[in-house]
Amino acid sequence: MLDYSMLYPKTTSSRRAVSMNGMWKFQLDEKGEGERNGWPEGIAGDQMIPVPASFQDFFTKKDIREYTGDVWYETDAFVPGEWEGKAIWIRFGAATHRAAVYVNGVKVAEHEGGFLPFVADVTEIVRYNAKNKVVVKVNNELTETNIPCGRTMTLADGKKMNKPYFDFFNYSGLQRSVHLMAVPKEAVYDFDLTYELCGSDAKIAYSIQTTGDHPVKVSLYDADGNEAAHSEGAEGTLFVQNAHLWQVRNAYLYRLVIQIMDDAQVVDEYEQEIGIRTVEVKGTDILLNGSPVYLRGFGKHEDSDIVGRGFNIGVMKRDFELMKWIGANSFRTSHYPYSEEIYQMADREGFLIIDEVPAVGMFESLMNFAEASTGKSTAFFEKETTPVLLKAHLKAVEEMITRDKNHPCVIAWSLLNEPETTNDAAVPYFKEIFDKARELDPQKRPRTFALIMNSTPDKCRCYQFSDIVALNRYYGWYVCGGYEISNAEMMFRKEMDGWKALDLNKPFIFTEYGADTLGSEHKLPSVMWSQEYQDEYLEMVHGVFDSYDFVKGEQIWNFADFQTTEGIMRVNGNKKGVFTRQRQPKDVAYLLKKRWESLPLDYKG
Ligand code: GCB
Repeated sequence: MLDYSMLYPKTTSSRRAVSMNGMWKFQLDEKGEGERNGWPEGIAGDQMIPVPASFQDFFTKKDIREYTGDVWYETDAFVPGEWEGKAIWIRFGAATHRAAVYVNGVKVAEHEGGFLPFVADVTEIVRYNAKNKVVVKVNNELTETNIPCGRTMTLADGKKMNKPYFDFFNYSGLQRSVHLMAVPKEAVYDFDLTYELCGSDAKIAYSIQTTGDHPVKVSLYDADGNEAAHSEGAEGTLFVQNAHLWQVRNAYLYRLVIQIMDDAQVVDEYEQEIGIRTVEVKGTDILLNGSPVYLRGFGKHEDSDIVGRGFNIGVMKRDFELMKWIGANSFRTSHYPYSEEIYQMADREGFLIIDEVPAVGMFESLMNFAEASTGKSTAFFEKETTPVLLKAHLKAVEEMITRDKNHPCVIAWSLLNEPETTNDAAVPYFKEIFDKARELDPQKRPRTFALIMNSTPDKCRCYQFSDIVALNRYYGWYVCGGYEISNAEMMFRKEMDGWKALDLNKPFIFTEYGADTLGSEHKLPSVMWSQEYQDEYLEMVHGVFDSYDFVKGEQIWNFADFQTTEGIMRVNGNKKGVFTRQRQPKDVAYLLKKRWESLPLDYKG
């Protein structure tokens, strides 16, 4: 069990959560001398930057954008006197990729992994009714022993540089919200929910962990605020009559209120919006509330102008509006768990999420997108350091599932993106990861991973772990693009026939397919990179999807153009977006809208 609570920060009758977002002091530490120079007590300089945000795109110096190493942040936190007696926490939505936190000069937390929250318990350190100095050292170096994978090299001029084994810019810093929290010493720590539908009623089995022994009370309120069910005890069942189900693009949310009681006194209170729904895989179907669903939507990124990977509430809103407009019903959080606010919005809007752990780059290549179809093998899971990587990966799986398990929107876990699967060494590695996810998820949601082009039916040794087989395929782009598209289609169909012949009796979905397209380019007849070609490519791909009954979903790569490292394969970023980075439609958006709006929800069900 994790040694801190993952519950989202909330103010309730017993808790306080105050945002620490805003302008923080900021300093690069090129020589790695921060500690020696006493920065834990206060950093040098007077530069300020916004939190949350990636630090890279504010500045005009390339040395800052490409900076690799430690950066330091500092702010003051005023802790109200009336909070004395409670536990005081500072909660980071994420710090990419690792951080050490100091309060009043004392180290209070360290965390490894850049896309999941952690808490610093500062109860014993803080001064009440006074300002407290909060300093955070964040490091953004990539390694092969943590996820996402890559390496850090040193250039001839002595500067360090990140070399990602993945195709997105290594944005970093304090990219998500920071909260100062006061929580009762006896508190709700975690809870699990499972659902069963019985005719028009529903049973919600719950189990609640607290840090004390006082009795627990649970109440469920409907959307009008009326009590729909209640129960006593840390474990039990809520019986909901005439339950309103959480449906695709038609969400119904109940409010779950958990209270720890000392006679009539509330010791702690936590609440969360939940949705009643079941998810399962049966044969080749993905079932939500027992009915087949065909997924349509995107692989996305948290990526936008200026703030980079920083959580941006306006961009989130625009993205959901565009997804609704185009008729999407789902997305994958490629290639890392997203900000918690995005899941809250998906819960409310009825979008289905395939939640992905940051296990990307598990194929040693700086251009895996180009090398993925060459048959190249890098013996990635046979390194001396593989056990260290596995440990970090398991920890991220645990943090992700603990954080996200109670969101109705989360229908599946994606446990790796495009790993190497063609060597036997991958098999025991996969087994540990997949078993862990099954053990941790009270709802036993389907597990998947995204298969790289090299992972073909005859070569992949790991597809059997997936409850839903997810393919990333680029026939017509990386393989036989342009006028060779008829060969691409032939090869694509040949591979699909190979999967069909295996008769796995599992649903398949496409978690990636796409073609780089410049929003500025039109060409008649088409050439690759023109908007006309993106349309042609999609017509071909859709024909293939529609020919195989076991294909139960399509999530195009990518929702929007996004930033990558510079290089000859990328024109200031990856341009496979259906929308530009500024969130305006390319031509292909209208083609997709037409298709997705016309496909029934239970297409091929
Ligand atoms: C992939 C990767 C994704 C890349 C994409 C591409 O297979 O999973 O991260 O951005 O291909 O466009 O090459």
